[in-house]
Amino acid sequence: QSQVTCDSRCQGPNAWVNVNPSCGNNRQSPINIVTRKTKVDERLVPFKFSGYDNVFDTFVRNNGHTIQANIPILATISGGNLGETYKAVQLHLHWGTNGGPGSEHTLHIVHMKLRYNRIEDALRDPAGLAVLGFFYQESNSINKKYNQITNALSSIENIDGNTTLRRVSLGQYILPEESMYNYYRYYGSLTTPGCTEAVVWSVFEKAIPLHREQLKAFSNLKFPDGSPMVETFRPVQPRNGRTVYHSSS
Ligand code: 1SD
Ligand code: ZN
Repeated sequence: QSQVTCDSRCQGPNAWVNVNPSCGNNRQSPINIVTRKTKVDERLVPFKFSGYDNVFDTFVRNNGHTIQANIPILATISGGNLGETYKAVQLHLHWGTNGGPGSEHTLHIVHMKLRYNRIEDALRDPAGLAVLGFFYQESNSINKKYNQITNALSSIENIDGNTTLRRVSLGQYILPEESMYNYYRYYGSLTTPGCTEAVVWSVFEKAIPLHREQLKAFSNLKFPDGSPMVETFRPVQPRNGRTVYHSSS
């Protein structure tokens, strides 16, 4: 029997399709947003945030591919041409290597339609989930609102490590409301297997500032095999003729 040799094409994100055929479908995420090719959509009015300033305690956990915190309170988004109200379920991050320039460092806040109780129900609806995506950019000053989470990383370096975030709010992790009027909209998928095509993506133009040391702290986390947890994002996927829209304000 001939030996199967494996290269980068049969490991990692490119191999997901072998296990999860959906990962090869035609509205996958993320995509490269070419801003000059986006179209204005007047219906992309500002989001309304509710409960985003409510304070809660939650665990932040190293789940082996990112750090994730579940949202234990009711915080919702509406407006933004979403059609209905969605509630925040969890937040997690994706990052490159050592916070270096050119690497995609993003915050994702995953919401599901308020009327669903289970994520499985949302995943059967092509618009069941709404993910808000924010980029980070390196800044010269420390972003104090992120101190608690970036300082917590050293205690959750290993798989399943978790610690409590105390008295935090969703609002502290995003931008001032008027800085969120400009955003991009397209229809896509989860960026991890099963790659379910159930996500309305909203990606904000303005980036959240984080100090280089805060960005670098993420690279001290470890994958389950003990290697540095870096490059935790999926490569961009084919756009397949999808239009990306942007808000007009
Ligand atoms: O990558 C995350 C994945 O970790 C999980 O949180 C999932 C939601 O159940 O969402 C994807 S993503 O599409 O929001 N990146
Ligand atoms: Zn994500």
